[in-house]
Amino acid sequence: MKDGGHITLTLSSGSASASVDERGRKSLRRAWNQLPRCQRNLIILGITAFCVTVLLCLSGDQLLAASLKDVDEKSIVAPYQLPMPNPHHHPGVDKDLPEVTAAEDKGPPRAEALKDKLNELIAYGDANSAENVVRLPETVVAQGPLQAVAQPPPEDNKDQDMGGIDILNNVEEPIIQEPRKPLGEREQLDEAIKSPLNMGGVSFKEHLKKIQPILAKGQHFHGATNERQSAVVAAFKHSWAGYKKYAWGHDNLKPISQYSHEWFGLGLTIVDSLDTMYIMGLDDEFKEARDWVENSLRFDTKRDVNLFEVTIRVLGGLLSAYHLSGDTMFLAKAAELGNRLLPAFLSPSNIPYSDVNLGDLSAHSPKWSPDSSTSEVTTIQLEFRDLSRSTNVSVYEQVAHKVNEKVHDLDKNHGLVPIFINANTGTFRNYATISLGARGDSYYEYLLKQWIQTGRKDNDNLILDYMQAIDGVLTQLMRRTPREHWVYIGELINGKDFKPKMDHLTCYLPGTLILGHQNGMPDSHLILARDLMDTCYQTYMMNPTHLAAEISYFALTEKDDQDIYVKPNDAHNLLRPEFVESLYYFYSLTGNRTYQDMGWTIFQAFETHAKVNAGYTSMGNVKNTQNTRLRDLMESFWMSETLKYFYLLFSDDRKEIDLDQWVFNSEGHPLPVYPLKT
Ligand code: DMJ
Repeated sequence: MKDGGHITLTLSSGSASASVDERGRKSLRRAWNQLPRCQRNLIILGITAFCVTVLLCLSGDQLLAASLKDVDEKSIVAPYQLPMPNPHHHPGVDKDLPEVTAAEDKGPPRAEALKDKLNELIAYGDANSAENVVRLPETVVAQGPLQAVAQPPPEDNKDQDMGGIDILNNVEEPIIQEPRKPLGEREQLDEAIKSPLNMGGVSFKEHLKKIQPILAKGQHFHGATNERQSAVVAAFKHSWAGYKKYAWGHDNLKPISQYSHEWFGLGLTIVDSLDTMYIMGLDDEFKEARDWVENSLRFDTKRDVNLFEVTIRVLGGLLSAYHLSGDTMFLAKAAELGNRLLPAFLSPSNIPYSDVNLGDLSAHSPKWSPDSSTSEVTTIQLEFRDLSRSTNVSVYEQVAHKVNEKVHDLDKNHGLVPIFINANTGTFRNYATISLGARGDSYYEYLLKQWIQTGRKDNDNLILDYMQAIDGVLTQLMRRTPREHWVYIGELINGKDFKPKMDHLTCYLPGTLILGHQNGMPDSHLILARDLMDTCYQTYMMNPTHLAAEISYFALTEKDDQDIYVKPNDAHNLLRPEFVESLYYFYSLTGNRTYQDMGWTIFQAFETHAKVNAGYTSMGNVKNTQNTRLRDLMESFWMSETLKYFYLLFSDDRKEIDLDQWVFNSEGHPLPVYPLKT
């Protein structure tokens, strides 16, 4: 009810006391009005002075606390939008503006945002405020500035035990780190080997807190968008179901006998498949694989493993899963594995031993030879460098780069390398074969890819060695068949005698060559790439199964019956990826859909001849559709490489993975390209 501009509340109970208050207020007002005006002014002045004094006595912190409390309690509706991690952001393009997804668009409530902002300032360091910097140990700081802009980790990763980082805890309990004396390279190596569960002298968990600003943000993939991609996803699911049912936790599936196959005891198929599942958008499968890695993948078993295989499949698989998902559990696992692989580098020559015992942390040459394979010791650098850049601990990159330097200094045959190298003497084996197939292949691949990974430095030894090597390929190893002029890459037996034999493994080369051409290599590389693509495709199409044999031979003269032929013992197919990989590079870099059609023909051939009830299998004979002699093994690279490259080849978006921003390791695991270090 309105009364002379005032609102009077009438309460049913307690109305008597309300009228007493009313009377008191009226007499107070009357007394105030009877005072002379100057007296009233003096009283007002006195009250104002008292209030100002009280306010000045309160500390800044109390005021801030009061204002935050105020914000909390009033629960302000309008959100304060902070920059959020961009799921589409590709590494190396830090100037990208963040995109905001529908989920992120809601934004945190303002109070949360203010707290986050404060935490961000404190945790990530304000350049002008010494108190606000979370200090890195000197060994870490010495390696150079942190490379990425600080971003909170993805929401669902925050609570993970190994890597979940609670920014609030970070603020409330700052780590007071005694400044450490910078360790020398050898000391870092010894320390990592002595304490494989530590990093830079502290637990992974502590270390992850320190490298918060450079942690991966994670990427978003939308899943299959057309029938061909869906068919590949179905093939993946079929393979996964068989593996899960008959070989879960073991290295490989034997899909005919429906049993498991053990090699290193590291669940190879699971780790190798992680990033493929992530890219395909198979969230449930990715989650079960992720949980297995967290809870069951152990590296402390006393068992010899091959440094190269474990590096490209397991270390590469974990690192790629980390970069794509942003889940730091994978990085912590990768770091432990990296530490346990380090004993391989304790050789007199800096060329690593081929075998490492992850449990007792020892290393040695293979049992059958004093030598390591050249491709093996030169195909670990992408992964070890990425581990260093991801953890901000330099030792991994250092030991792996020393191999580059050592091999660079060795004499070569027109840039071509023998396929064996001795870890004790650091020299190539005299008169060893030169080949771009088994034991030689990825030496050439990693020269180019490392150069791309490190920001394409002018006149870098990696790219100079690569260019010299491809010149050597063109002048020493490349030939044409006499009638149909198929281009192929032969081998030099004893380092000198030409043999017209080409492994299917060599069919990775067209993809690498076109990638190099895209990055400034001469047109001669592109022409070789195109011609070799035709030949590799022919090694599939010439067989009635439309699948390629492991090894093909080529006619030297017109006396040979066929231009391309396969010997009975070489007619097997192990579900290898190399040609599909090259098709993918050609499609991704040119946009020409012909390569998709070629790939589709091959995919259908795998469907027809390699698919069995429990998965897909290798076979002994691609030359007879009625007698393929199924072999009973599904290698992990079927799911890490062959199916991944098929899937990306059939993508409507040829840059679903942008080759300017990502570099695939030799097992098909994408790793980020880093900016050039200045
Ligand atoms: C894979 O493990 C890798 O691609 C390696 O570089 C060569 N061999 C297989 C696939 O054929």
